[in-house]
Amino acid sequence: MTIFTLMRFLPVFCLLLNIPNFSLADLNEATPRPSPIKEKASEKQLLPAAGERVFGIDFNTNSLPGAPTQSGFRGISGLQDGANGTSLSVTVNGIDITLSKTGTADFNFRGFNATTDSVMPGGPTSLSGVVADFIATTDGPITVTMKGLPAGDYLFRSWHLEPHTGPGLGFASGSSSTDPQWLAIEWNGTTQSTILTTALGEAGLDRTAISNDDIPSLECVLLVEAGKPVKVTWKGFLLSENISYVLINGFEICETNPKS
Ligand SMILES: [Ca+2]
Repeated sequence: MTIFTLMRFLPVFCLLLNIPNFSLADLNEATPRPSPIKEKASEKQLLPAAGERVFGIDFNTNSLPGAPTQSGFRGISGLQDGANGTSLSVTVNGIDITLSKTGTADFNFRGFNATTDSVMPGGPTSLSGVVADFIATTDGPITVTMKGLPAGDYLFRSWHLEPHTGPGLGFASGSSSTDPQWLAIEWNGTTQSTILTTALGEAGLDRTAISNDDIPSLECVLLVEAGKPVKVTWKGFLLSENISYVLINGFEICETNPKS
């Protein structure tokens, strides 16, 4: 078995053995991660610096009062528990972006302006508009397909914070009330990064003033070939259940620095 085959099937082995999953950074370091905070830090050490943003997507609930769209991002809006379909498309800066899911349930949108026990976080974060709301599913992965990116290396980053302030974790917990759920991103058939999701409430961060480091994020480098679409898939899983919740506040594609 090659190291690449091992890396591809490692999450499945971990699930079968009921042990925590490992990231690429953990594999490289050959040490288990003691906490998602350390894991996140170690992953960032392997990534290039972000250069200019090619585009950013901010998922919004469209309930009143109006949804906050992060400055410099394109908003994609939908209804809480509404008929949002299973495919959403937008074109930004000449890049065709399509969100799709294999589960039959419609996309769901949640956030502070549609739920009385959710808030828009404040404090020293530059991402309040992004993490105020999110797109979600309860029945499986979400895939984004991007067409039109010029060939090169890009930094992909997505954010996963539930703005819920109630006693549970909301979508950050799957079907449990308080156990945080793992999220992973896959590209090119391989798990690139994993993270534990959390919420603003007591079972999570337990505060509404946050910094960017408080926001669970997934990052990886995408190697884009000319004329070929790029697909990234978010998968959620709990170690003890065969269920997949996914919540995504937004994501961005940045050039790497130096640009390749
Ligand atoms: Ca937003």
